[in-house]
Amino acid sequence: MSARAKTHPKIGKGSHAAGGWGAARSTGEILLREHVPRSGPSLLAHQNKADGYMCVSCAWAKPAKPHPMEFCENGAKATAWEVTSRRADRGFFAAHTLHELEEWSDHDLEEQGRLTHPMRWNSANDKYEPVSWSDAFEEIGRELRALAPQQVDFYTSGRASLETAYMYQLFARIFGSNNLPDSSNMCHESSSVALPESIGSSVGTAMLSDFQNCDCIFYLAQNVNTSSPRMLHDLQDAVDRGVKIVTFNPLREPGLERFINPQMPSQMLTGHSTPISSEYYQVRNGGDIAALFGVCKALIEADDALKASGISKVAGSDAVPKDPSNAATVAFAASMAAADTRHVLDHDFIQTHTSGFEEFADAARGYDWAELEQVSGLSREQMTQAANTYAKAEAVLMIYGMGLTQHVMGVQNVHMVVNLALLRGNIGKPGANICAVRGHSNVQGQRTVGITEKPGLAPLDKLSELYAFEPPTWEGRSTVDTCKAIMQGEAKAFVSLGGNFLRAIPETQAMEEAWRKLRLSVQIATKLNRSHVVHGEIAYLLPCLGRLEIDEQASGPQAVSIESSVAHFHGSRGRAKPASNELLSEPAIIAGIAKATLTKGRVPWDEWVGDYSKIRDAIERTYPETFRDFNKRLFQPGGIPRPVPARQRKFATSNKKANFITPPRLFPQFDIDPAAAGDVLNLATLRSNDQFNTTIYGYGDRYRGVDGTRKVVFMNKDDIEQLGFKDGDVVDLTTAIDVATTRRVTGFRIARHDMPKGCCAAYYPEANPLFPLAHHDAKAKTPSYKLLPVRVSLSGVASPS
Ligand SMILES: Nc1nc2c(c(=O)[nH]1)N[C@H]1C(S)=C(S)[C@@H](COP(=O)(O)OP(=O)(O)OC[C@H]3O[C@@H](n4cnc5c(=O)[nH]c(N)nc54)[C@H](O)[C@@H]3O)O[C@H]1N2
Ligand SMILES: Nc1nc2c(c(=O)[nH]1)N[C@H]1C(S)=C(S)[C@@H](COP(=O)(O)OP(=O)(O)OC[C@H]3O[C@@H](n4cnc5c(=O)[nH]c(N)nc54)[C@H](O)[C@@H]3O)O[C@H]1N2
Ligand SMILES: [Mo]
Repeated sequence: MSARAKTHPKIGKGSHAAGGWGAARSTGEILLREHVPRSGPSLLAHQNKADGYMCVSCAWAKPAKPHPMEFCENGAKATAWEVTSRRADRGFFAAHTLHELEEWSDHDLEEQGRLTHPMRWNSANDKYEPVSWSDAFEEIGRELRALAPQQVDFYTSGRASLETAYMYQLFARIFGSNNLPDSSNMCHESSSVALPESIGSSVGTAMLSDFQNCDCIFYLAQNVNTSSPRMLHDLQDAVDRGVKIVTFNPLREPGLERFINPQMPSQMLTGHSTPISSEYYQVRNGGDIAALFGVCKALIEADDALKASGISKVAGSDAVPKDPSNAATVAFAASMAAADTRHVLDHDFIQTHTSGFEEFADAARGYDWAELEQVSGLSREQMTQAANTYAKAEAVLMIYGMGLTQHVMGVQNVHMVVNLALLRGNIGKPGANICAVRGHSNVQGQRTVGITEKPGLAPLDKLSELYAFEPPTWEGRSTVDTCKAIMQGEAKAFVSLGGNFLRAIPETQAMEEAWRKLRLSVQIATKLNRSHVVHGEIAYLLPCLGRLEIDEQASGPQAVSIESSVAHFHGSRGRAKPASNELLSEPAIIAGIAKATLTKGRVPWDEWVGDYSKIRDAIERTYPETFRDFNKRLFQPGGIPRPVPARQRKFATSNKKANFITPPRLFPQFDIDPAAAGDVLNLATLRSNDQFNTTIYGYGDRYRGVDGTRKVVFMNKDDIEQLGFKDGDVVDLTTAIDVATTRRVTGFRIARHDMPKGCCAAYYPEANPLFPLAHHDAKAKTPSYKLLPVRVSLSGVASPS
């Protein structure tokens, strides 16, 4: 696979299995390419171990009994990318103007290596030039003090530790601002809104042990082989125990089909793979509400039929309902009978623990199969088959990712997952839980320690009591609101704790223009990216230590902590030599800016920086139940479980029940001229196997057969033909909604792919200029990155509108 873009890229068949030699080779390649010091491989032996460091790639669970090598191909890439020998040092910045760097690709910018010196942009020569830390803090403080708190936004990407995130939100609040947008706003915010309404928990309820206790997994909208490959071990073990995995995904992702475990010599030598999904449903993107309604309808109507037949305890084949309404229901009820199932639904659970069932059941009964089929792209038989498998299982684990959350109806997608779980009490018992697979390695934890724009979710009274200040009570800005405020000129300063905001957000073009009007941009980062190159009037680039590096402070080397996808806290100790002597840790940088900015609040910033265990004590004082004995338990194998009441069927909703919440419709309504709707496809944006978000390791996607380019649009073969194209044609994509503004990306190559008709897919962030800012979930404001109506036209031949 290529680290560079090629003039003649190859697009062919992808792999049919995840893992295997492809993964092993790719790991070796990046270690070499990044000139990782010889200590690299031994460093990897400490990845995700109780005495080591927590991987900077995904947030997947860290088992109490890890594998000898508890890392995956992508975890190794993320490590190599951080401990690389390459440097974007003074010499590099002296040689390039920012105007010049604006022409560089995402890959080429980051590939320069680690940032080494604090830098300030010099308007006279358009270059970043070295500056002392004290001068940087002093000017940033002065500029921030000159602004009203409402004019400043403090962004967090999901990689910073719990300690850093806690300090950061405290700094923002003492400064007077709740403008704390974060990457989670673009990611699992739909879960953060939907799950509290449904089950009274802001996070998923699943634990690693659920993989050992379930007998079925519903796997929706997550690409395990790329986004959380270590989970494949858990899935493989589950399959070996006979667990059925039922997958809903428009694309046939190899990791959900077959897995060759690179850590099992028997599989590596023989090429023998474990099949993962027992049923694979290629739902249309945006079709999940319809698909899940279909599954629920099949269950509810079979239950109705059994009830109508007077059979309460089903046994034997005479359990076929007397007055069957149709053949499929009969077959289903008969199969329930054969399985000796008492009820299709768990009425005891529904009665005792839930609210809203009748309304939901009526809605499910009310939908026509034809409509559910048309919207989901699945047949009635497929939805009934999924229901059948579901109903035969005693404990079903629900796993989902971005394919559900990044939607105009993202919150309702998550509600539907919970609705299905509630029908058979599949929550809060061993093996039966909700697993929202998080993205960044500490994105969930940052929320736990106060990164939120919503004052109601932060412990304001406690912060006020501990640090003697009046926290602001106004609603702050989430990511989309921050973009709006920047475009309207209301936001004047942007402080970024990691991330690549400009490339991660929608509405790329207008945002880049607006971004240049910021008075101040401050970027705390490890590597150079476009959000640093496009910048404000006063611009700072402040390089920090990464999590893998030894963080030496007054009291000695420090540890930090993170929260995993399954809500366990883990300590992490860096082991690599810092990339440069000039680097400061994230806590030290935040303390430096805070001290130079704040004139109030009683916070022992220096003491905290000298000894991070004191920050953890402060976190424990702020959240005594969640972080009980935090320092003492920091390196506990398997992590510190965070209390999640829904795990014990205690639902902290307003009515103390788990709620069935009925989505108002199956699919969003888009404003598209019906006469011109025929050539519209629904675009989903995807990650390749060679990127971490906007960090582009290379130009390949082994699993989807792409080599040498990222400008690809995956399409169904009938769509390619009907729209008059050929596989390999070079095309432009144009947004088909909100057409008053033309949003277009050019020069994408058509790649025929096994996916439903009416859908297409392209990579993130290359396709981000297509997304209108207002195209998001109404409540969560999560951009609808998995569903956007677009038109395709031959490159240079403009599409109709
Ligand atoms: N190597 C690597 N690991 C990562 C990341 C990375 O970029 N690279 N990013 C991290 C982050 S921040 C996150 S949030 C996660 C993201 O991890 P995922 O949740 O896996 O996100 P995506 O890769 O964007 O796409 C998810 C899947 O959704 C499917 N899909 C798209 N639309 C729909 C739909 O409407 N319905 C259904 N059922 N499926 C759909 C796609 O085909 C794809 O398989 O991964 C994290 N881990
Ligand atoms: N179209 C489309 N857009 C999307 C998505 C999508 O699926 N489709 N996904 C969305 C999602 S789920 C997410 S989470 C966002 C991600 O958005 P962000 O979190 O903003 O972006 P990243 O690409 O993860 O940020 C990469 C940068 O982080 C910096 N960095 C890396 N490590 C560290 C560190 O240890 N400390 C500091 N301070 N900086 C560090 C480096 O400078 C690197 O260039 O993008 C969103 N945007
Ligand atoms: Mo994410």
